[in-house]
Amino acid sequence: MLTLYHWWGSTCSRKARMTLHEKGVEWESRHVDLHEFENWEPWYVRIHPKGVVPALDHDGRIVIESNAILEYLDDVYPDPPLRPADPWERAVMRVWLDKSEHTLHRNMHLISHNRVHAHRWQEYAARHSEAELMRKVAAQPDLQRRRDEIGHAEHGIPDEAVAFAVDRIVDELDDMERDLERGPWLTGETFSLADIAVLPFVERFIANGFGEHVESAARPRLADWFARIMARPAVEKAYAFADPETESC
Ligand SMILES: N[C@@H](CCC(=O)N[C@@H](CS)C(=O)NCC(=O)O)C(=O)O
Repeated sequence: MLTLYHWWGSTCSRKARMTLHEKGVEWESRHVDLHEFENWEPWYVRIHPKGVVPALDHDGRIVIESNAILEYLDDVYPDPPLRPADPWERAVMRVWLDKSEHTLHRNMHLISHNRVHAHRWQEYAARHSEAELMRKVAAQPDLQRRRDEIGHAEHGIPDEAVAFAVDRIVDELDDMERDLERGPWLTGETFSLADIAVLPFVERFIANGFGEHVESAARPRLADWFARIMARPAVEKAYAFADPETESC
């Protein structure tokens, strides 16, 4: 039995959903409402000690960290394989998994904060109270995020930091354009976890108004990659998962 704890709009949850759909396995959805900070509730922190989504429950054993979930699913359900057989290509794939977490996710989070997260926090404060919001933020289990997010809530993110985060992502888009010289996918001929791991951040970058960097005039191979990957049935399905409350996605 597979249960995915996830949130409809989360980039890391999309990585896990895409992989599950590529594998064609049955899984149960447990939607965790990030807007209500359900991810910081004690019941969820018992599942994921850092209070973030996604988390995968496989027959009672929990796998956390989206990249670990992706590789775990490929180990348990090897067909179709989502890691290249060639060791060098597999190493390239792992570099992209690392960039997905440490460069793309990290910088996309900074870019989205003022535009998205700050608004959802304000909405929460309006529904409850500012004090209740800060009580929640101060009690979140991940020490690093707690420190960063208290700072973000108090001061926002300076424009220079956001501009640098944009530069860091654009720099990675250049690396994608370069790697796509070798073949249709990031590691070469094989569609892999590398493509799955970076897509949500490229898509989110476009959704935040930076689409010009992914247009064919700027990066033709990347533009073609983006159109092809978004048309994959598993990717369409992962993106079609709607907010159960509002039925929108
Ligand atoms: N390194 C973790 C990061 C997970 C993460 O940051 N998830 C975000 C959503 S993409 C989250 O749960 N945020 C909680 C929040 O915004 O309160 C992974 O890859 O699974």
